[in-house]
Amino acid sequence: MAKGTLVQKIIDAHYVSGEKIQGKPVAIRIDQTLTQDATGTMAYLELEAMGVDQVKTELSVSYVDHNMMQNGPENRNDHLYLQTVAADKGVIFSPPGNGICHQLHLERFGVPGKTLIGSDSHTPTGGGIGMMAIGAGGLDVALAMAGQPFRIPYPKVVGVKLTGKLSPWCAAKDVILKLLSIMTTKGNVGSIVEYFGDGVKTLTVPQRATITNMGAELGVTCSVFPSDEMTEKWLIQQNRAASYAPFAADDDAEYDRVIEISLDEIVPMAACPSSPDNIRTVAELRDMKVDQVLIGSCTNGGYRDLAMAASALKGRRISPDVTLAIAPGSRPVLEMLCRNGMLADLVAAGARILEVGCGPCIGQGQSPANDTVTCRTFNRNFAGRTGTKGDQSYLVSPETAVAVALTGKFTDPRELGIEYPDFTEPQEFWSDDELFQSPCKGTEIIRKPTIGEPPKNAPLPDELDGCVVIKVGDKITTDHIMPAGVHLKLRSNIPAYSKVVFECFTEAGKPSFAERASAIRDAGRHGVVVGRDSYGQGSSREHAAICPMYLGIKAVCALAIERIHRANLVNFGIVPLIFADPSDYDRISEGDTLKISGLRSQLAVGQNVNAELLSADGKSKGGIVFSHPLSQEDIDIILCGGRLNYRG
Ligand code: MIC
Ligand code: SF4
Repeated sequence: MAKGTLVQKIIDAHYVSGEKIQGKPVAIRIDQTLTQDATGTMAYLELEAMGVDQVKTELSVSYVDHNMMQNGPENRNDHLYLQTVAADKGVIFSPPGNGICHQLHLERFGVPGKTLIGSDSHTPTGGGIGMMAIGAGGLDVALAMAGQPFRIPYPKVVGVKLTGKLSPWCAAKDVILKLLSIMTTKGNVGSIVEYFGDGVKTLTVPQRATITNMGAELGVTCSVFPSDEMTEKWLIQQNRAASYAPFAADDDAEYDRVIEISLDEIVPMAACPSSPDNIRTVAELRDMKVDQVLIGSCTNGGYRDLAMAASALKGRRISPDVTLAIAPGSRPVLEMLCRNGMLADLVAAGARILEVGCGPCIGQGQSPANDTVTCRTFNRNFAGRTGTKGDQSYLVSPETAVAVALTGKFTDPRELGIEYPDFTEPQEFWSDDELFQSPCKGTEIIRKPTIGEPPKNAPLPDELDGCVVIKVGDKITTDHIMPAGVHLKLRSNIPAYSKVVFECFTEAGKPSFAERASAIRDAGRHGVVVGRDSYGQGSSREHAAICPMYLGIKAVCALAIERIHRANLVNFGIVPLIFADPSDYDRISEGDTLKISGLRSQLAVGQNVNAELLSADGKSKGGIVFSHPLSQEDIDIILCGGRLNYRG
């Protein structure tokens, strides 16, 4: 087991209960929380449903950054609810236009050595300043705001040893893409990545934050850098020197696995369609025509990245064959670019300037044309996430994005023939904290008609009469289960949002998943979803559990289920079941029935659940044994139909 690691030190300092044995749940105290609007409305509705009067954390911040289009009243209704509920409950409110939660939290609130959970899977960005920052479902964040500890599997610590120094035009993004090529997006549940080695000190906090941000794509619990002189420099730039404290692993720290990456050998990389671990070098993609370039997001929307792009594009024009759009990560970043003239350089080069926020990263605008290539500095390229079916989305560094914007095709930025921009980072960043709104107890909470109630589940039935509503394959992401994009505005309205569950699998002229599942539910039966490996990757959106629950789904059977999604299933009373024999996956077909007698008692007494499989015409197809990854508390929660019914 890992000893003397930074991870172990932060866990020890926040330890509440549990066995410190790899894979066993340990409860840790949470110092800070963050929410964003797309997951936040449910989180605060849940907080209200729990009867919490004031949040109990050291700091909780509610950001509005995802749903900014305001096509129809829903988004603004959400914002008003979030603003007023935050004021009443003791939460700082960051209004729309202020910035993407992760970027802004790193700039204004993150503190080395503290714990943070956020209702967004890229919360681990905070690991860039030495925080243990973890993504979670909204209900878990609401529980943390209520003062409850948060449970993580006691981790396996993967030490990533960085040596050397990045060469010009090679970026932090290329480092995490390299790591994704090694660790992939599968099989890392329960691990935490800790960076160490001489190379660490060559990376600035924004570079480290790019790496910890996209660590989410590895499927690990979080990623952590030590807190050192670079961290201090960042906090001084942010005028927050008092928040600095050094944190590092012991010199003789032992890791469960060590991966070495030489920064000297890093070259420009790209994640190819449609998975962040489908990695090739940019040189291998040379000359492939590109139609669209987008720079921004919580991965690469900071000052350094945009200033680098502005400096490289200054006095040049983008290729007439591409469009280039820039979405700054925070208002301070945008304001600095405005004040120092760099925004003018970007505009003069031909860039389109988008609103500060998530924007196209979550399919809010800028969908690519059919059969064209889009090149983005973002962190996810799951199929269809851009809003275009059959999209070809490549993830690259801002350096590569600039090269592609100038040439209109995949170009290794080192071959541009331009000197790497040599800009000095400002001594102090521009910031105006007055735009954050402080809490004010007694504020009247504004609840417009599009703000629904979080639906509750019934206790788990003892006899499961489960119809397999859908059978899907490997690496099903929560974007597949619960699409965002144009549907994002339905996040506060579960009956409406439920209509698009698994929409990407609906065949023309055939009933949708929602229609099939609700027909089964209305006939008094139960619904079952069958997935394969790494089910529930990606976003933390608990809607990927709430909406299936609303449609009557009682169990999800898979070879492996990702951490946040599994926790969300438990929170909403859906049983996660793991095939004891992976080959049983092949025996199940859509329309089959999975009968489980005495499900409640089977869960309560053992690690295995025995089921009988029947074909659609009622013929027995034999037995299937499932295991389950549940703690006693998880079981108790599921038995009573989810967290909102649980009084543990
Ligand atoms: C994402 O990047 O997928 C999101 C949108 O930020 C999600 C949160 C959501 O679905 O609202 C995430 O990463 O958790
Ligand atoms: Fe927003 Fe994209 Fe970051 Fe998610 S990954 S928080 S949608 S910028």
